[in-house]
Amino acid sequence: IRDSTVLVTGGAGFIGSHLVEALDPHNDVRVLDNFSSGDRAHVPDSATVIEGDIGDPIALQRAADGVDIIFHHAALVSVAQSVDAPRRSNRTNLDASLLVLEQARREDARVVVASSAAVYGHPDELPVSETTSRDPTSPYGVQKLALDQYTRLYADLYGLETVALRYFNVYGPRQQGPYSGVISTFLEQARSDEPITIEGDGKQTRDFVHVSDVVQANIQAGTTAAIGAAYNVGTGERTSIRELAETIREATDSSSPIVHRDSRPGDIRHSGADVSRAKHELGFDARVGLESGVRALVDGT
Ligand code: UD2
Repeated sequence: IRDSTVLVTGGAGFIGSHLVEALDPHNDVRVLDNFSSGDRAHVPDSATVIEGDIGDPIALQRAADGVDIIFHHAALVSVAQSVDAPRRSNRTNLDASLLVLEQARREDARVVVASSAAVYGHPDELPVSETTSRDPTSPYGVQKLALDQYTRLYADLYGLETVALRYFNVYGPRQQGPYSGVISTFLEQARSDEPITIEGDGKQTRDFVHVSDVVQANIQAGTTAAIGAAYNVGTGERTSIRELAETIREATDSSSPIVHRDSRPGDIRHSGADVSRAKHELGFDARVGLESGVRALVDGT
C-alpha cells in the first residue's frame, strides 16, 4: 500500500502500532485511539494521532474523513472481562465497530477488521478452516463473530470492500499488560527466574503467529481483489504450552522451574489454523517460526 490515506483504529495498541509503523513511511497514516491500553510512544511522530473513542461519532468522522482504507484494530481484548461485563465489551467490540463500518460506507473506504479465532469456540476439526462451525464460548467471541459477519454483509449489501482477519495467538514486542497472552507471561517469569506457570497439563496446543506476519496479512488484505471474505491468520503449526515453556526457558537461559497449576475453566484444548485460504487468496505465508520469534523477543531485535 502506497500513497494512500489510511486510518488505523487502535493504532497505539499492540497489533495496531506495528501496522502503523509498516504503513507510515509510504502513506498518510492516521491513528484513532483512546489510549485506554495503547501507548502514544509506540506511534511514529509522522502519523497523525486523533485521541478519541471509536464510539464517538465526531472523533470517528474526523479521523476517517477522506480515507481510502480503514484498518480496524480498536477493541477490548480481554476475554475474561467480556465474561464479567458483556455489555461493556459489546459496546466497544460490536456497537462502536458498527459505527466504523458505517463510516467506511460513507467514505466508500475499504475496511479490514480484526476478527479472532475466538469465533470458533471449541473447534470441531483441526486444523480449523474458515468454514468450521462457529460456536464462540465467550461474549468476546460472540462480538467478534457478529463483527466478522457484518463485515461480510457490508460487502454483500452495500458493495463495500471488506476483509475480516481471524487472528490466532498473536505475539511479539509491545504485547504487555494483564491480558497479554502466554508468551509474554512466560517470558517475564523466565527473565525474573520466577516459576513458569503452566495452567493444566500443558498438552493444550496453540498456533502462535508473530505480529510481523499479522502486519503482512493486513497489508495483503488492504489490496486483495477478494472481497467480503474472512481469513485465518496463523502459521499452520501447533505448539503445546509445555513445549513453549521449555523453548522460552532455553532461549532466556533461565533457571525458572516449570510448574503446573489448575487449568483455566473453559480453556480451549487445541487450536491451529488451516491457512490455505489466506495463502491462495491473499498470498499470505507466515515467515516467523516460533523459535526464531521467541529468540527475537528475547534479544529485543
Ligand atoms: C486467545 C486470545 C483471545 C481469544 C482466544 C480464542 C491471546 C492473548 N488471546 O486466548 O483473545 O482470541 O485465543 O480462543 O492471544 N497459559 C498458561 N499459563 C499462563 C497463561 C496462559 O498455561 O500463565 C495457557 C492458557 O491456559 C491457555 C494457553 O496458555 O491454555 C494460551 O493462553 P492465552 O491467554 O495466551 O491465549 P488463549 O488461547 O486463551
